[in-house]
Amino acid sequence: LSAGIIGAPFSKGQPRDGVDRGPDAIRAAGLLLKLQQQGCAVKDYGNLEFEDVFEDAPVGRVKRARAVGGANQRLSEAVRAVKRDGHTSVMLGGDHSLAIGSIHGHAAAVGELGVVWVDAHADINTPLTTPTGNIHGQPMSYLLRELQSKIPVLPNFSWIKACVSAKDVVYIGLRDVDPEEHFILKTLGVKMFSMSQVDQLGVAKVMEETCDYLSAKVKKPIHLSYDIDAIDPSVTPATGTPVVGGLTYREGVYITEHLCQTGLLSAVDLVEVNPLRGHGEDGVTSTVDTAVALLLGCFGRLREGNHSSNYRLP
Ligand code: DIR
Ligand code: MN
Ligand code: MN
Ligand code: MN
Repeated sequence: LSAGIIGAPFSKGQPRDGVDRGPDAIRAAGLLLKLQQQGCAVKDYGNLEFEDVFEDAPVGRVKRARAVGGANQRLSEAVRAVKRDGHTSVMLGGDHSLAIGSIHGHAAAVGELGVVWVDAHADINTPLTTPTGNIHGQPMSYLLRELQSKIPVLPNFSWIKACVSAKDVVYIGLRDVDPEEHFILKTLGVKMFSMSQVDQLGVAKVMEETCDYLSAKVKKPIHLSYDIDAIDPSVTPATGTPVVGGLTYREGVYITEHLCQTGLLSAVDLVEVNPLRGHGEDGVTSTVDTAVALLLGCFGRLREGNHSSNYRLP
């Protein structure tokens, strides 16, 4: 198991300052050392640098399309390079618009993917349905083949190739879905486990069904796109759009443990950690530490404990 880490300090898919500080906050909490201590080889690709865009007027409802398109093109190339080097890609966001480049680059490197989208939100608004204009609420719409006839031309978006099929996506943790998004999810028949289904089935059954669903025909590499706001804001308040009634810490970690054990996890996004939100130091620490725990779970950390295969009792 080896992790290739890309920092993506980018915030222009949404309006709040601070989410661009996510990658450094997660690194400062010791992610790399902790991964190494649990036996995972780590290569840090550093933080991406994004070009400033001076003229970025709204296009229809969509805000800052040029900046978001350009940043994601760079990210796509970076993820492709990490996959070419043979690592599991870890993209530290940054806001969730970055899933466009991360998933695009992952698919360009390995082909068809299964996508597990863990989030309070569906992030599937199109440029025409978006109530806010924020692209972090839209990334799925650019990636799904089935929606491309509904996507107008946007500046710096022409490089994007829709690369995911609706049948290869599973949502977990939904509890704040716009009516237009709900229509899209139902019309395309996208598999989803809202918080209601997590309550009804329990997280273990949700994960069993998620993996059975994604691997029913062929076992495809899995892309996990984890929005920290999927977790309850009592645990992870330092995020831009907190929604009450989320996953517990334990449910959140279980998702990563289960996906790791499939052996199919090929890329992970950890996004929307905003160290400038969260009502003070404790809220930020709790949020960042949870993000680290989720990533450690993705790379084999078990709550029962771990030991290396060559360990001998002294
Ligand atoms: C809303 C909020 N559905 C939108 N989305 C958020 O802006 O499209 N996504 N907060 O993370
Ligand atoms: Mn999101
Ligand atoms: Mn969200
Ligand atoms: Mn499974």
